[in-house]
Amino acid sequence: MPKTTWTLLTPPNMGAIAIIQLPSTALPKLTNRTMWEIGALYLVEIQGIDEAVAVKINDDVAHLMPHGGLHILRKLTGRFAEIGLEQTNTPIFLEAQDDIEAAMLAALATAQSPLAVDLLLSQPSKLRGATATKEDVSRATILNHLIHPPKVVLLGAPNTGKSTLMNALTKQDTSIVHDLPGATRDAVGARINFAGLVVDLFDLPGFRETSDAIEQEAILLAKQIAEDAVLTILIADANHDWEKSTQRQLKVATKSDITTRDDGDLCVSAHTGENLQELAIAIRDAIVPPEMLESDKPWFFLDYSPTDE
Ligand SMILES: Nc1nc2c(ncn2[C@@H]2O[C@H](COP(=O)(O)OP(=O)(O)OP(=O)(O)O)[C@@H](O)[C@H]2O)c(=O)[nH]1
Ligand SMILES: [Mg+2]
Repeated sequence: MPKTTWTLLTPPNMGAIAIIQLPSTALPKLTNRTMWEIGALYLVEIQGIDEAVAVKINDDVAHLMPHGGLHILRKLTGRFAEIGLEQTNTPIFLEAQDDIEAAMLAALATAQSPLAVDLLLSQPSKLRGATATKEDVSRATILNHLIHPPKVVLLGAPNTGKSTLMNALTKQDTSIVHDLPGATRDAVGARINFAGLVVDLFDLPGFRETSDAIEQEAILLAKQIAEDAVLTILIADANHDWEKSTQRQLKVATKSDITTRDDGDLCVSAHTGENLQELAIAIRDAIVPPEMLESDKPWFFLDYSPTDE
């Protein structure tokens, strides 16, 4: 590892313990201990900041584990700068056999979808010596949604049940529900696991003509989110037509406990829960088709390319 950098291995927010990777040579400069045996855990004092557990993993790399309070991390950042260490976001994976495995472990550490785990673990043997074809690149663009959650939007006329569906899917009161149209003013987002694929689902306000400047602004913002979405879930009940969208779409008819319609992909009821499981699977399959998850071909996850080496 470079002699002049440090990396925070835990998330950059409050936690019980933070884990910091840094060069072994930094340990005596930071702590009250001069003798460091490889592999031994020590309780050390970082003067004026905290007590921490520290381990010299090998001659290059050490881990320092102070309390994970933001105040302590801020103070440590200052101390690291004083001894000439700069923060980077490139952890070293000591357990990795080679660069491909290290890249896989880095992707695994950030992947949000449970479906990514087994697939990523099986990639190193497929990627060694492989060169990406055009088809590999387009498959990777889709599979990468397993690492970074894609945006999905609920789009439909006012009062069609978008917010009620959002709440049923998040299993909490994420969005305001009302029997008057126009209840949702701002896009409301939530991270949801749909049968193993994690997505950021947005409940959008119904796009309608309005003289209210704030609502106009909110609708503009919502249209922007709708444009970025990888999947648009068009929502309609028996009394409204489908919104027009040129994006990849799934047509979901709501309020199936009252009436159903047969011109959509699925009829659901947020009130009774009918077909909500099926909806989760349909969303997952529309974004990451099952045959792609089952494919034996290599996944050039994120920007990983063996030819870069
Ligand atoms: N029977 C029944 N009523 C529903 C269902 N889903 C929503 N509703 C009702 O439909 C009305 C509108 O629901 P909302 O979820 O606020 O609709 P929306 O599409 O978010 O409306 P806007 O925010 O105005 O665009 C409310 O009175 C809900 O209780 C359902 O599955 N079954
Ligand atoms: Mg709403």
